[in-house]
Amino acid sequence: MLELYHNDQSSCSQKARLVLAEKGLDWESHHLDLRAGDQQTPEYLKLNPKGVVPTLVDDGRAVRESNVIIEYVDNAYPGPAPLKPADAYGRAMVHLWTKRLDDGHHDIATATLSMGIAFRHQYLSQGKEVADRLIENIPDPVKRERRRDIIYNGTEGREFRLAVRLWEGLLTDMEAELTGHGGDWIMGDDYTLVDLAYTPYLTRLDHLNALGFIADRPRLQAWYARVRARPSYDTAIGKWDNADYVALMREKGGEAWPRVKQIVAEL
Ligand SMILES: N[C@@H](CCC(=O)N[C@@H](CS)C(=O)NCC(=O)O)C(=O)O
Repeated sequence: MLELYHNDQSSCSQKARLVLAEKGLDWESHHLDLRAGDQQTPEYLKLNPKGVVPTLVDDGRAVRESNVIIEYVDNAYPGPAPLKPADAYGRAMVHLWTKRLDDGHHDIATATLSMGIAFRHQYLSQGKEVADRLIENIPDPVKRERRRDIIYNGTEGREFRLAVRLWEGLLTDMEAELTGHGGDWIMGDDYTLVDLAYTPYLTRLDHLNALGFIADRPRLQAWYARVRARPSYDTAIGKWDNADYVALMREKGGEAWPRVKQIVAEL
């Protein structure tokens, strides 16, 4: 039996749900409220010592890290279609793309943009004592200090400009890749784990009212329309959207866009 510990609006959880949807697998849901600290309980930390979602449990064995999870599911459940190229070079390229998310795009670019613009308000509205407790309970000290800074300083936070720079660099590279080979998907003609892994990140820009980032990137716009048109998108993302989170992201994202645009112009 497959069980997924996840959160409705978390991008890494969206990624895990996408692979399960693409493979047509049934799974049992364990939904964690990240603003209530469900990910920081001693019980969950045994499954995932970093105190993050998602965690997949397959017949009692836990698999952590969203990029590991999508690869695991693709290897363990090959039907209806493989989500990796058959050749070694193609597989290495899949790794390079997903590695980029782990090398900073998730923790710095995405978390900083989302937290600095929108999610910080969910912490602050609970009062300083609760916000500080959620911060202090983050197991990774680097992540903890990053979170403290962005919650209290928002778009003026230490890494906010860096986050915008990383987004710009990534989107430039994605547009160049799609333009270079002319295929519909990031790896060329086939939908792969790379498209799947990057879908939640474009969705996050969308929710944050920040699709202005791709206004001059037509290939990326078309790619984003294609991934949204797949049935897996609604099953794994749309159906799980948390209306309160999405409303907050849209509102605060709209307010922050002029500042983001200004940073892009200054890069
Ligand atoms: N590298 C991890 C990152 C997971 C991660 O950062 N998850 C976020 C949600 S997208 C989380 O659980 N955050 C917990 C918190 O904010 O305390 C992965 O890819 O699974």
